[in-house]
Amino acid sequence: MTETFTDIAAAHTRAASGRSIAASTRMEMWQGLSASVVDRIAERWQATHEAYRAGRRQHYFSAEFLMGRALLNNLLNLGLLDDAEAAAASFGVELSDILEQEPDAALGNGGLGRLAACFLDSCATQDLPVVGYGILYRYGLFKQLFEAGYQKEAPDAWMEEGYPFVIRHEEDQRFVTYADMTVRAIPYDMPITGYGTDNVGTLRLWRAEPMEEFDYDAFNSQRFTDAIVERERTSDISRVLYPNDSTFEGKVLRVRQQYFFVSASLQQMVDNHIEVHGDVTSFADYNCIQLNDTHPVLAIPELMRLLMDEHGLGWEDAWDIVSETFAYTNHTVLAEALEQWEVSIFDRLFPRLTEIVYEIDRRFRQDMSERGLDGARIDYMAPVSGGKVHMAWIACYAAFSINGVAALHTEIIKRETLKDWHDVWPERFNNKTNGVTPRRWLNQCNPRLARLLTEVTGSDDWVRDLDVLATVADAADDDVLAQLMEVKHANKVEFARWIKDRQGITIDPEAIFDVQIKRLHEYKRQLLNIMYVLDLYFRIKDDPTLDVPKRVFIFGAKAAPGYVRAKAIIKLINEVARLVNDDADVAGRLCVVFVENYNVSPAEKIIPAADVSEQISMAGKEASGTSNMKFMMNGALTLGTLDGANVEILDAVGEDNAYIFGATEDELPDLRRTYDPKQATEQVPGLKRVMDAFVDGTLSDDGSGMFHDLHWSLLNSNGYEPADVYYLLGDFAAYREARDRMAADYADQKSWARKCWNNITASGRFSSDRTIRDYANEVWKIAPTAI
Ligand code: GFP
Repeated sequence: MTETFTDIAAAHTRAASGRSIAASTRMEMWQGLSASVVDRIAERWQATHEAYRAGRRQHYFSAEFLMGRALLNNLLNLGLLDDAEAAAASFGVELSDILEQEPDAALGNGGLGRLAACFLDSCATQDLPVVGYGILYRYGLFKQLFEAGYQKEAPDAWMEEGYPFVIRHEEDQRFVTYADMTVRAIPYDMPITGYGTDNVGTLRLWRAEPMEEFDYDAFNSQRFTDAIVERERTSDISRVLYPNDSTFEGKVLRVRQQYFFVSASLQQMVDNHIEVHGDVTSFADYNCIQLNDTHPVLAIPELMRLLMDEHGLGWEDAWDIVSETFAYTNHTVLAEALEQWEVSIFDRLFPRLTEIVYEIDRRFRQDMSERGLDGARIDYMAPVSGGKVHMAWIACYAAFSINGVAALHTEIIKRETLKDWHDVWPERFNNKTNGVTPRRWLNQCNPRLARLLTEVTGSDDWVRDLDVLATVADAADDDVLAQLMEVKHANKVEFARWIKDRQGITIDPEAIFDVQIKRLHEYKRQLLNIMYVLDLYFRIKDDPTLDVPKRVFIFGAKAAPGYVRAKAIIKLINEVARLVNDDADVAGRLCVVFVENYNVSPAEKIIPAADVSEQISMAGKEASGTSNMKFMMNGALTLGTLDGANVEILDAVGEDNAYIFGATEDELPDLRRTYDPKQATEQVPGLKRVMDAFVDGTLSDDGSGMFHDLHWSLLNSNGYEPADVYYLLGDFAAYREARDRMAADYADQKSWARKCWNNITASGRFSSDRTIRDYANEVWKIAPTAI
């Protein structure tokens, strides 16, 4: 008799709880179901490893993988949803209750980490031989709490209760050696299932462990703390994502982390290669490494070291391999992403790598001077200058491919950020506009819309090929549009229930749900958004008869723990929420919701319910953006600037189906020359009153002065930066006009529905399947390999 999924799930649940099913907790049931999924795919996973072993492979190196929850995603990919529902029913619980137990694997910060996760999904779905490599952080991105409107951070112990989706492979451990210590790197593999394929991809996450559990002698002589010092020092390496690097010690830890995972991954790759192909000389024929931003750039000198010191190659041969192996993705034009580390950190951690980096530097300088570059320019571009190692410059020098993540962003890096490299090697530069996986971001998070799309297109082919939706762009009759609005409404009702349960806020599903969810950063301009809300609030207070549609303004954002001004903006949004939500005069008309502890799984609830997608960064600053794509796929209309991928979204949907406002990237330099924020404050309707509210006691920062600082920074230069660096006051009037117009347009539900449909059906090019195909064909040169 063959065992059913329910039998297997019951067995795993009992194994997890050590009790009967009736006495098992829902968390244990989640463990049981998850283990059953792994059980189901084990054979195929191994078959996939074997199928990929001998051919050309791609390796994706990233400090972040923002995976979110795994169980539902896997159930849908594997066609096991009905089985899981049956299993849950036999346990006497709802599957949804079990699914809600799962912690988010938040091993990332924002767009960059989520992109990596979408990419793995697309690689698996398209049978591409790609492995992701990163760190198994014990604590993911911090848990955000609001206390009196302030962000507080708490550790996110996401796998403390056990996590069946990572499998420890002790047998595949490597040693990573620093000048002051050697540690064990233990790989934990996460299966990456695809939709409609048997292939199972892999994300390999390394965890740092001590060579010895603890110092037995020290413990025996009652020096208990001494006994575990080494152990804790080792555990620090994979303890948290982005440890605070405001001190030297913090920087050392970051660099240690970076070296840790690239060294372990490279050792394993080189060993595998030799095992299959005999020696290292053909390494670059079979291996390509994509560096996701500068965090893994140490892989370049480390591969040099391995090839020379461990495998006997000379510099030239090693460099030939290295320069055919690496490709580099730049994700931002902000200086903060171009990592530089003091040479002294390298000296302290790995003197041999310092030597190699200096030799790379020497050869680079020579090469450039032979090409006729002047001294100042060479010095600027050099891998080592001013006592610092410039990670991005090493990447640009060694990589055969350098790409930006949206058309506009790639143009900007060619023209400005990486101009000098583009002058020397224009052929290395290419664009790969980001994408998002339609499995998680449509099929999984929005089952109602998924059903409608399957019905209208006649099959679920769109889940694997989102371009299929374009074939029904004109097929929406009144009936389909009515169904679309019903879907949206049902999603809004569901979100309203969710937020009520979670944060006790009551919102009206009849209102326009207007959403901005992303990392908190000044350039993303959450502050501009809340300033509009304040302005609208004052307008209604002035004239209660004002005819404005009901609105719910939804925010979700974490601020980096050390980013003081971002935290002030969070406090400000929470204070505006209090002001607006507590005021009977606007009750039922305006509401502000700040979703606490925003993460992947809240996004899955918010996006399907959104009507408006706020993409309002100052033009030229958002490299791409990816939430804009998720919203579009789910039938929300973009209210945005001509920035990042918004430009391409506009191109895909046309002007009638998006609301674009504000200064463009090429207009800004001229505008700035004459820009006077003080004058804007006086002249732009509504602005003065909003600005005053920061400082006149309307909003309280509890005497901390943080709102004064925000106010001050909008009006005054600090000597380094101009006043209002991100041009909020400059764009305010245009934003207000576009947002008002959009809200007014909402009243015509039929025409609104058509715009939503046009967005959904035009979203094909924003599937990460398209992005990954482009990388695979143009950069990685790998082919699908089905098992
Ligand atoms: C960064 C950039 C975004 C871009 C992603 C992925 O994300 O514009 O879409 O990387 O390339 F800023 P965040 O860290 O800002 O979320």
